[in-house]
Amino acid sequence: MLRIYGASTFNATKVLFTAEELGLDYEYVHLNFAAGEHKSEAHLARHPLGKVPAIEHNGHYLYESASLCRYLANISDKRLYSADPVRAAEIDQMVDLMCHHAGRWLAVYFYQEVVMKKYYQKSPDEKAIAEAKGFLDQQLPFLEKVLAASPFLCGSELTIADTVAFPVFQACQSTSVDLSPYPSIQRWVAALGDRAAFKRALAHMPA
Ligand SMILES: N[C@@H](CCC(=O)N[C@@H](CS)C(=O)NCC(=O)O)C(=O)O
Repeated sequence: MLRIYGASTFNATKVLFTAEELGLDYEYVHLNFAAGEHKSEAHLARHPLGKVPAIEHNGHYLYESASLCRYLANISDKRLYSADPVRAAEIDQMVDLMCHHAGRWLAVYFYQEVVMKKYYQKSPDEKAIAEAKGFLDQQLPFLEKVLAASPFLCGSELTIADTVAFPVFQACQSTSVDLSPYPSIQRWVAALGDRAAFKRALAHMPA
């Protein structure tokens, strides 16, 4: 039995998107942040920091979105991943690059321009945005080169690098992140957003 605990956030979307691409049978449990369900005793047993996403699989609780995506691929005959250590390491390095670099800076835009405004009625911290822009101006040209050479982040096949990376790009479509200098990233964003599995993942989540 696989249960995915989430909320309307891009980190939870990564796990749902991966589960949908893998065709896994799962139950989705949507936590109500406004009601504090993510800080309840029951959820703190699943995630020690009271965050989403988390999963429950055959009696085990696990958390951290990228680790969860890798786990789901591992229990699915390594589809979207690889049994070959070198190929797996190539996928892992792209997952980590997205989590610790490009994805991290994109998330700053989302937090400053969407979350601060919507939930805290505050205007964005321009210094934080400028810092994020400085890093993205160095990192997005690299991703543009990767995606100009192949349809997906790790070659000709969709992998967990794409399912981990894409939801944050999708969320940033409602921010001032400018992808116009990057036609191959734009092509990849459009193609992934069009996938039936991604649409099914989003359909779980209230806006
Ligand atoms: N690195 C974690 C981040 C998890 C995280 O920060 N989740 C946010 C939503 S995107 C959350 O649950 N926030 C509620 C809180 O911290 O109280 C992951 O990728 O799973």
